[in-house]
Amino acid sequence: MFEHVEPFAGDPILSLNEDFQKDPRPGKINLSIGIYFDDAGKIPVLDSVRRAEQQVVARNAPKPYLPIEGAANFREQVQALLFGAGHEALAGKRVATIQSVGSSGGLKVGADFIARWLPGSEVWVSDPSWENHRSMFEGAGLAVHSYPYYDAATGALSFDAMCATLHTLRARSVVLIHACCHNPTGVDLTRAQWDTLIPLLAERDLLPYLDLAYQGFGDGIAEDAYAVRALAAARGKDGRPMSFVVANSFSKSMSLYGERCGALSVVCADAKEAVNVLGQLKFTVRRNYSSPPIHGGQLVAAVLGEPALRAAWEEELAAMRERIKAMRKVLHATLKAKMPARDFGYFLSQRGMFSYTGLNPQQVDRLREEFAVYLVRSGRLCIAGLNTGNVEATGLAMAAVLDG
Ligand code: KET
Repeated sequence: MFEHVEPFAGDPILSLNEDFQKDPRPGKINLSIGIYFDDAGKIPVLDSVRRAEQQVVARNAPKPYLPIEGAANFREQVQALLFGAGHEALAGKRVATIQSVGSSGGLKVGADFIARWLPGSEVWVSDPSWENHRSMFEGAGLAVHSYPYYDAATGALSFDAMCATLHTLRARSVVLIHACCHNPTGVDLTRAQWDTLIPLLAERDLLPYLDLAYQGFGDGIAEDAYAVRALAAARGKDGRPMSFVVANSFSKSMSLYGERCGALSVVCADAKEAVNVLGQLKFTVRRNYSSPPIHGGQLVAAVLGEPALRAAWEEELAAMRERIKAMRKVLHATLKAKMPARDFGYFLSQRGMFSYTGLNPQQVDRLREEFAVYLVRSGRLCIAGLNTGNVEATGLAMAAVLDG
């Protein structure tokens, strides 16, 4: 029956993380997976989340099936977090939001929805992008292409080339864009660039699909939602409110990776459309995993909804963001001291958890084999895995590899 089944080629990120766990070398450094580690090298349990969990556990509540679309209090809080409380799109009930199994689950439900209701639409992802984007949309039966994004020569955004390509796309193509903290490059659009891009998307009748996995890791919670709010305020080609999709995650911002907690929101032109879209998202979910799990969503709802927990969380998120920025500075200084002729300014200008180092796969392999420093083979380095105990060793190992 299964003789013909081929071996799994492995995942460029998760398989590497498994290899790291198996590596017996004591000084090993994990800069591969997109996880925030604290200065002691541990995945933090945020104090705000711990307090929320105590409340949730103390309720001793029964565990029914959640509705297909997830818990109402969670969905409401997510909408306010993304759009800002009282946003016209929310008041007008034109946003269909479901609680999803991580934002990965949301991205895939959205992909299935598009495959069913915009059949034949092509999906365009940035070059490069999170590797799983292509897999998920292709897995939904959609054709995936890439638009220019990162200019390796300058380390900056190829904004003109990006816009030029988007100009040529067929109407109703899906354009997947990282809302902030681009993975893997750390290179984001400026506000002015979003303000140029959005009318282009509208005029060409394209469907923006935002991935917001790192809200709060760039400049702040509201700041990192700029693209969401600007799109929600925009008008489409027909003069009606613009339609778009956004998947967001609490894996990183609340350090809730294994709780698999995210959401998918589809912003529609009016409330009637949103009712139908929500219904079809539910149909997709029901056929896949029926309904989401309870626990993580209730932690998120409590943290976002209770003012004291919310304030504590915002402080903890800011501290994570600032620690990453501090590590960027130390790594930059270490490398600059070793190789003064080389420009490492990208470590300072790139935002979020990742930096794109420009190391080639052979150099990444050397880092792993000789120095037990793990990066993704694309040259992506997770700054959030650096700490005061390993950042210097990382810089020295990188310098050795760059030296040939
Ligand atoms: N989008 C992006 C851009 C992203 O980097 C991740 C995870 C996700 C979505 C998925 O998040 P979640 O809500 O946990 O389903 N990225 C890291 C882990 C992974 O590959 O799964 C990473 O890039 O290392």
